[in-house]
This record gives sequence, C-alpha cells and structure tokens, in this order.
Amino acid sequence: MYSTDITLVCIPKLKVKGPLLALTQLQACIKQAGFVSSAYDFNIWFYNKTIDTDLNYIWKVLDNTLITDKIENIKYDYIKFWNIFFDEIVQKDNPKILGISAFSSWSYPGIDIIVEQVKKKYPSIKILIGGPAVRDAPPDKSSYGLSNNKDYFLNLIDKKLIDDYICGDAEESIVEYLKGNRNYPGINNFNPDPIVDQEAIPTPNYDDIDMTVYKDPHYFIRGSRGCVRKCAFCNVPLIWKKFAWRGGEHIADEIIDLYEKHNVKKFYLIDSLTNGNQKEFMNLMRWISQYKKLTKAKFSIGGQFIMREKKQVPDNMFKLMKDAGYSEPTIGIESGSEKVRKELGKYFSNESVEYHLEEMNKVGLKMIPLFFVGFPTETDYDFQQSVDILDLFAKYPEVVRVIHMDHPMHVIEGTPVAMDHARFGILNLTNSFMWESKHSDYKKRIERFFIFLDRAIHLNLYKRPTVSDKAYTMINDYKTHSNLDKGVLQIMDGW
Ligand code: B12
Ligand code: SF4
Repeated sequence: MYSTDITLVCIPKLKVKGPLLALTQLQACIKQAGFVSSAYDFNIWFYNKTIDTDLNYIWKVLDNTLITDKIENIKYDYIKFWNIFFDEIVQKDNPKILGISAFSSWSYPGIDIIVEQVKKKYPSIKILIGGPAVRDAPPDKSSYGLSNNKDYFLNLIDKKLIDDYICGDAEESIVEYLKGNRNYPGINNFNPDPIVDQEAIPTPNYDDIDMTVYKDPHYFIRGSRGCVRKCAFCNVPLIWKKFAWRGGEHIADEIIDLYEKHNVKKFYLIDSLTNGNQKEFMNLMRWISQYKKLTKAKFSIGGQFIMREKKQVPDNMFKLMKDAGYSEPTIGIESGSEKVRKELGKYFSNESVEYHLEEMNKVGLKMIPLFFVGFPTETDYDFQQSVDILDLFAKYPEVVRVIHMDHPMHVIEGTPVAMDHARFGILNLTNSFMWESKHSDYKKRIERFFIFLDRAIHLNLYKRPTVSDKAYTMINDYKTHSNLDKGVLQIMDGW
C-alpha cells in the first residue's frame, strides 16, 4: 500500500498569502534525500471552509480565538474540520509520520487539539513537531501564559501526545531524523547546529501545493538567516548566532526558476534583513533587473531592509531596486531620536532617513517604516523627536503610505535588554510589557503609543484597523491606572 514517509502540515492562525516556506523548503530537502513526502496547509484549507460561515470572525485581525484558550469555544468545529482534512490525507498518503510546524506560541492551542485527535484516531502515525516556536527561550509568554517554553514540548512528549521534536533550522536534521539518526543536534534537544552552507539548500518544492486557493498568492524565499546587527530589543541574533547568506546570483536563480515554473506574481524574502550583505544584495538586484529587462517578466519582491548612512549606500542602489521590483521594503526606523537609535543598536542618522526618502521618491520606490515607543532610555524629549519625525515622512506621501507600530517596547526573553537590566535601566519587571525605567512606566508607554499613532493618523500615515489586538488590550490596561491623561483618553475614545 502507498505510504509517505512524512506528511508536513502548517496550522492556523497564519496569514493566508501562501504556505509557510518551511513546508515547501523541507519538502525539497526530504525529496532530494530520496524520501517520500507530502505537504498541506491546514490554515488556508480551514480558512476557505469557514470564511463564508458563522465562524468567519475567527480570521479577523483582532480576534484571538485561534491563538488562545478561547479556542475551547469552537473546539467542536475545529475538531470536525481537522478530522475531515486529515482523514482525506490519510486515505491518500497513508503517512508514517505527521510533521507539524509550530510557527509561534500562537500555534499551541491548535497543536493541543490536533495531536490529541491524531493520537486517538491514528495511533500508529508518529507525530513530529518543529518550527520557530520549538525553542528553549519562550517566544511570547504573554500570549499563552507559559513560563518555560521548553516545558510545552517536553510535556507533550511525556503525555505521549507527540513522539519527537526538532529544534532549529531543520533542512539537514529532518533528513537525519528520517534516516533514523536520533542523535543529530536539535533532534529531541534544544541544541541545534546552525546550517553553514545556505547555498546547499535546494529550491522550495511547490509540487503538492495548490496556489490557486490563496487569494493573493506569495512565494516565500530565504536569502539569509540571522542578522549583521545586534539591536538591544531583538531576538534574531539570539536565534541565529551568525549571519549566514546566499550569493545574489544564487537567490536570483531560485526566483527565476520559481517564476518560470509557476508564473509567480509576488515573491517575499523572509530574511530578517535582505541587504545584510550589501555586495550580494546588489548582485541580486542586478540579476533580477537584467532578467526583467530581457524577458519583460513582471513580478514584485517584498522584504525587510536596513538603513545605512548615505556614504555607505552604492550610487545606483535605488534604481536597481526599482528595476528589480523590490519596490516597498520594510525598514526599521524605530525612533526619531538619533540618541535612542544609537542606544538600541541602530547607527544611522536622521539625515540618512531623509536621504533615503528623497532618493526613493526620485526613482518611484515606497517604504514601510517600523517604529516603536518606550525604549527604556527614551526620555520625553526623545519621544517628542519620534513624533516630530513623522512630519518628515509625511512630506513624501508617494514613498510612505503607512507606518507600522504594533505595541510599545516589549522586553523579549534572551535579548540584550532582558539580559542586562542594569545597562538599560530596567526596573521592576513584571512581564515583557510591564516594567519601569527612569523615563517611563507601562502607563506612560501606552500614552506615548496612542499619542504617536494619533499624530500618524492625522498625517495620513496610519490606519487604525490594521493594528493588532494588543492596542485594544492596552486601552483596557490604561484604564486600570489612576491620574489618566484626558487627551489620551480622548484619543482612545476614537479607536
Ligand atoms: C514571515 C514571518 C511571519 C509572517 C508569516 C507569513 C505566513 N505565511 O504566514 C507573519 C508576518 C504573518 C508573521 C507573524 C508572526 N510572527 Co513571524 N516571522 C516570519 C519570519 C520573518 C520568517 C518565517 C519563515 O518563513 N522562515 C523561513 C523558514 C524556512 O524557516 P522556519 O519557518 O523557521 O522553518 C524552519 C525551522 O523552524 C524548521 N521547521 C519549521 N517547521 C517545521 C516542521 C517540522 C515538522 C520540522 C521537523 C521542522 C520545522 O525547519 C525550517 C527550515 O529550517 C520569521 C523570522 C525569520 N527570519 O525566520 C518570523 C518569526 C517566525 N515570527 C515570529 C513571531 C513571534 C511572530 C508573531 C507571533 C508576531 C506577533 N506578535 O504578531 C506572529 C505570529 C504568527 C503566527 N501565525 O503564529 C518569531 C517566532 C519566535 C518564536 N520562537 O516563536 C520569528 C522567529 C521572528 C522573531 N525574530 O522572533 N511572521
Ligand atoms: S532589529 Fe533588525 S537589524 Fe536589528 S538585530 Fe533585529 S533583525 Fe537585525
């Protein structure tokens, strides 16, 4: 009887723009090693089945049913849909192993239900879990109330709800796992080896994926892992100790290969920063723009980009980005204060911000600037500089349509700010959002958050509905304090 060695699935709640890269990337590695595998996106399947039903509310940006204990409210339906989905897979593929991708702690409520169902209905199928959430440091305590992330996976093993887990990038370890090598770094332990040769990883395999079920299909590409900077608030250097990259030509070949096979319209580079290696970034832009010139191919590329000082920027970079279709990079500006930017680990000046806006405007590029308020050293004066710099962005409406800010400063486990409270002046930390410094407490940071965004709304740089549910939680949190600021309350009333 036909049987796959492993069937991979990703689960809600994810965006519905394409399958997680992990599915197609791991598929390619598994198939290259000669094993039989398949991959399915339960997220989009469930979305398409429920979006026109009474359950459509679970997909709203602000709804947290799928990512918290509230999943209990829809457990009956969730189980029903999962069983229809998985029964079909079992009939078709008869998998020996089910591999589930745990994307973040948002995946835990779904995992809890799925593993119980699979173990009940199909006890002979082994369950393997991997993904960015399988780490010793908690990804996001606040969303699931866990104090130790490791325990989540160890408990699942103890309860025999899963058989194994893999921590870290798994392009190599999943193949070793399938070969029966359980002693490989990262398999059932939290000490994976980094993948040094990024170019040895094959092109993602989309053979099993029906991209027509996505409304605005994106194909994800991995150009690099890790980062060249070590910003005090960020966990990327913690997850990937060394920056590892692929050559620009190598990435371009993959993009072109996928484009020619699947007529792709939108690519998204998942790199934490696409221009970490500036030479290879320029090569990538050059190859893609030349290809486009020769073939008249039309596709866009998205991704995250770091700003540098003007003198470090190659002359023709903006033009090449435009020609390559990398037309709206996301850029971490973080603060309007150069002092705070330096303290948090970003070293570009406001002059450089203006230079980027000007040059991008000239060639017709856009950008999505990222900001946050309340870095521990941010004084009232620094905060005012953040509010003021919005005027600069508003001067370039063709470049900046929207700025992005989800929540005030969040002290993530394992990051420099979390490891060295004294250096950053962090006091009385209750949780990642609730702590004090000489310059702010949680209440003040909520005020700054709303004042900043209110100014952005006035300048047509921000639209309320795109914010995550955290902002609304903060309104409730704010109202538990005394001495509330009338102006801020007024802003909140408008939300
Ligand atoms: C793209 C992205 C998103 C997109 C997702 C797009 C989509 N299609 O849904 C969006 C914007 C929606 C998003 C949202 C969030 N994200 Co995000 N995101 C990323 C990003 C930039 C890339 C992910 C990716 O595709 N990587 C490439 C693939 C190949 O790598 P991978 O997914 O890690 O998979 C590898 C391994 O994990 C493993 N693996 C994966 N699945 C499986 C399955 C099995 C069985 C096995 C064995 C192994 C395995 O092997 C893969 C190959 O090496 C990463 C950071 C990064 N640079 O990787 C953050 C990241 C994954 N996100 C993160 C977080 C916290 C979130 C949010 C919770 C943020 C928030 N508060 O809103 C949400 C939660 C979303 C959710 N649904 O759970 C964290 C996760 C941290 C953690 N340890 O949990 C990361 C690492 C960012 C960070 N610096 O902290 N994200
Ligand atoms: S915030 Fe961006 S630039 Fe800074 S360390 Fe994280 S990924 Fe790198």
